[in-house]
Amino acid sequence: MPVDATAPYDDTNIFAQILRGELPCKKVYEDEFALAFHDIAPQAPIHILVIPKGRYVGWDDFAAKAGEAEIVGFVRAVGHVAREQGLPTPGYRLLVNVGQHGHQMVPHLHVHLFGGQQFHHMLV
Ligand code: IU
Repeated sequence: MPVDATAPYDDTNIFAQILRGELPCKKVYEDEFALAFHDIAPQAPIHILVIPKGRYVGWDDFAAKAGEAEIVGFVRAVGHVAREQGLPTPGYRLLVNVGQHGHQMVPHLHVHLFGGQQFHHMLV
């Protein structure tokens, strides 16, 4: 079942457990504001999830409640990972699923970074 992105943050969610080091991940980058790791079920040759370290269910509470340093730090981390993976040329795709209609399955904000192939139309 997709999550309700307006629900209170659930500290038992799987990405919270990864952030606390209780579950492993294939880490590609970490800094003060963000953790990036390979998606467990990749849908492209490169499929990385970038998550903020703060307790945000979805894009909306992140945008509304995160401090400016957190927002800047998180956005920069996404860009850093893309560059580290050699993606800006020839390009890549970012995706954030939000709530039920967005088919968000994990209630901790995550940006999907897809690369390593030619994409065409938007995903449906
Ligand atoms: P979504 O945007 O919430 O639908 O994406 C969740 C992603 O998290 C999805 O691509 C899963 O393969 C991925 N994932 C993961 O990498 N590790 C996990 O333990 C679980 C999900 I659960």
